[in-house]
Amino acid sequence: MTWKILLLLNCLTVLLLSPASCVDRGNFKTCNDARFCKKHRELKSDDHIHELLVDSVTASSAGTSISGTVKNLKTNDELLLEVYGVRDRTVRIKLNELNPSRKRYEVEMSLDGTPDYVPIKMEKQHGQIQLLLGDTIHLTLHPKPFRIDVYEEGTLLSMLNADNLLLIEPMRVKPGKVQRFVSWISSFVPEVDEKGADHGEDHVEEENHEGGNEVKDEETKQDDAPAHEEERREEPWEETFKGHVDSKPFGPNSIGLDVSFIGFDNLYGIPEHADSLRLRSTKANGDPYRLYNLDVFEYELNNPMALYGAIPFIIAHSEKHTLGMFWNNAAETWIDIDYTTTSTGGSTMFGDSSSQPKADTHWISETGIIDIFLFIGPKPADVSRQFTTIVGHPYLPPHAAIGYHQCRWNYNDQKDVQTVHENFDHYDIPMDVMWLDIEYTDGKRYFTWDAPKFANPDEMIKNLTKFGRNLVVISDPHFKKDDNYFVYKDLKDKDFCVKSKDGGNFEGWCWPGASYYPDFINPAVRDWYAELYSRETFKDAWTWNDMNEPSVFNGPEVTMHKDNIHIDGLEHREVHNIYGMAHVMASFDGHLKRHNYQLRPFILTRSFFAGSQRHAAVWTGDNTADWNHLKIAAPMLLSLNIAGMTFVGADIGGFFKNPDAQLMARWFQAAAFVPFMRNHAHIDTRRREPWLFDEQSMFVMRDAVRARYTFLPFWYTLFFHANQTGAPLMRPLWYEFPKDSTTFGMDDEYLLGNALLVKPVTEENAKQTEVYFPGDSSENWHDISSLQIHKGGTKASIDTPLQKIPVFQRGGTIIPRRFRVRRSSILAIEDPITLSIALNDEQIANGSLYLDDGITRNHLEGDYVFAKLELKDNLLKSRVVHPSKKYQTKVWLERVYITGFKFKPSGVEIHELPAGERKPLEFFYDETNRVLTVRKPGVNMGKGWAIVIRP
Ligand code: NBV
Repeated sequence: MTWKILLLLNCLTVLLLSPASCVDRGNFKTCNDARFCKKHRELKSDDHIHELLVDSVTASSAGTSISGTVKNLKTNDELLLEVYGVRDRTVRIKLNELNPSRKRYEVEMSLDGTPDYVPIKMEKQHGQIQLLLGDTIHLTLHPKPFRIDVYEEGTLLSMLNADNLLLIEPMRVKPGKVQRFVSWISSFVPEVDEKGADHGEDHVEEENHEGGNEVKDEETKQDDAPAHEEERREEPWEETFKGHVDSKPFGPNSIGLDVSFIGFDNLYGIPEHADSLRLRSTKANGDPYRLYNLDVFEYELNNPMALYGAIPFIIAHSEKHTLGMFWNNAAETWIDIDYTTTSTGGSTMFGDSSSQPKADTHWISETGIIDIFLFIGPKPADVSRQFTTIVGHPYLPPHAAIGYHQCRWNYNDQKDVQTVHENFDHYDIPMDVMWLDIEYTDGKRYFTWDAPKFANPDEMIKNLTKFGRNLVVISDPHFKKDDNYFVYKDLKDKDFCVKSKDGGNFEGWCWPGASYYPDFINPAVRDWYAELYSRETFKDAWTWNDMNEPSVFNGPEVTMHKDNIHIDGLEHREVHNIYGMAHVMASFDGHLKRHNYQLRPFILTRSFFAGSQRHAAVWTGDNTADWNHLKIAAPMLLSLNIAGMTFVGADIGGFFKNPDAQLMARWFQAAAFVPFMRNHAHIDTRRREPWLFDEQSMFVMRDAVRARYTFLPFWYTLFFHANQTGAPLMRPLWYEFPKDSTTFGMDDEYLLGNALLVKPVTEENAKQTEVYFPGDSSENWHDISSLQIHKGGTKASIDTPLQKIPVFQRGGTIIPRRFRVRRSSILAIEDPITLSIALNDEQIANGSLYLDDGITRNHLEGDYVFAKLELKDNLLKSRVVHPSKKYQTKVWLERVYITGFKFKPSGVEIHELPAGERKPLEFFYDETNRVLTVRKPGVNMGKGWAIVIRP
């Protein structure tokens, strides 16, 4: 079948399946289809007992790690164990083959530099090894069966290999293959491996898709091999799925380990799945959660199937403690979850007979090494900080990127873009960014323009930028095979393509037809690709990297063959989950370079891995115009947020199908309160700009966008916090109320920072929605529209007419806002601020404000203002804890609005700090609602000041 036919079929599927279609599950593997997953899942506890050879354990000369040998008593395979102390209550544990016949891939791209190792003390006692990290954390290494217990202040928190599911299948080298690849992978294939996979001259064999010949070759050499060897040799090297043969030239070399979290009965994380935030037990029925970046057409909800991105990071949470674990592996990974108790099986390993909850996880990856980071917490915010110290903090986006984005597949031509942009002004709806999908290109050749339709891209971009707006254009990682296309030619001439297993350039089918894919894992390819962004007519556009799982229409599971080859002979299977991240790193770099490292880039990516937050925003891909998809957005975005990927959103309206006005309006409202707000739709859907709906719905959509813009100073401050500490922008309720167990299973409402509680309306025709107000009775939740106050620990039915967005400000917080309506956010960046203050029972509130120019990278040189705000004892103070170096802010304080204020003041005065002249201020007290409004303090927000409220 030619690529054209395939492409046509794909398009037909897109067109025809629409009305009631769903994912074609048969296109994607189940655990049973992935031989390594099935094998690990079927392991029994006594199949592979390992022993740590205590005498082999030594400390490194720097004292920051220990290493030793772990032996599989069934197979005699030897593993290298390494344990490292890492600053800030973090432990790194690695298990690798001691003498691999081929170097196993270790992922570094996910890490934000080398971790900061700290001393870890070792004591050998009673045949066990104790490791001490700081004063409170200790690890016990039990030699036989090998197990690692992790304690904090004497409390057992986690056990590794308690179920003896540890297994690392040794890498082997397929004799026939080596001859073919020797020029490629010479650096990776040592002489002769000890396990008998002799790849010397004598054993050159023909490639055999049935598998077996090469294995026989091993058999002849090991007639009296033990049973496990027999098993190993009997397992075919190759694997076939839907006609695609995976040659597996290095044999099955999967890894697996069980990790239990003791005292925990809630697990979260491991995005991306279209599922509830709290991970469900996968043991009893169904598949484990799968992490394998895939382009899933019309994905289904509430299941553990893989989606576009993968972050192998899990959080265990209980009322007492929060713990995190990062499984740093970029291969296909499956995670089984089970909630049990410590009493099961009458085990004595817990020291006492009392039963406590236990969350068991079983991690299974197709290749690579076991590289675990354990983050000891103890609170959710500690875990976020500890994890993002290792994988990097989210970058600070340009201010415009946090405004409203208008996208569709496609805006047809330059005039279309201009008309849409003008209509936003006509209907008075703020908008920051217009987007162009694949049709803007000359025949899906990225970095070119369809000249007749986009005759003057520079002019088009200028027409936007002069109104403070921006343009994003899509750029996918498949390059059309066409010798007249300069990118393709260069890619080929420079030999920068991903290779297929036979060493030729890998050719896959995607939008442009037959295409080549750059090997982004190669740093030189990233440098080359980065340069493309400096092309004259692309210089001022931001970027959308789509299809970078990578999507390959004619590949297994719509992606690349696992035995494709990257730099240094790496197999695609080893790097699959970081391909998209590497693509984005190159784009980010390209954006930095083209503006001399002066401007902040904006990139949206569909595929991602742990660490992608350093460079890009993510959206949840091709959702559908249906209420259930609106509902799943919150759990999906929360899961990403707690896994460090904070700048996220879901397509407003749903990508496939046509939303009606009500769904569209509710989607706008929900999206106004998530980090990334973009309206986007499939090419075959009806146009859905707000003014194309009835007037009432249009007003609701407009109000939602305007509401978002009033909160942009708060959002921007949250983005700054995330950038400094890794704290999520969107937080599950338990993140701020770790002891409130009612919240542990909730994901239909959430917090923004610590201050706003949001309950999106996701039911059709909902007249009311039930809201739970977290915390104890000392908490007050102020309804931002009705001003009604709700106590923590209660539930209420909130009326939800179409205009209503249920949002509540937490008593005790101060939120900076802006109320002037402008066409784009950057035009408002110097507009004055209103402080919305919601008081708690003690009449106290705290908050902060971050300000900078919104565009440049000067903030990295300290050019920003950061002020801490506090209201206490009737004194509202702003302390500039970070005064700007060069950036002079013009932002001033326009209004202070205090809800829950208990008395009518006799006077209000302002003065600059430390001891400026006091000036009286106008104020108004609304006794019924207990709201105090102070008018025009007028003070510059770059300076410290105080407002005195007199009783
Ligand atoms: O580039 C076209 C689309 C894009 O609009 C969408 O947002 C991506 O998720 N793209 C996928 C490719 C085709 C989807 C059927």
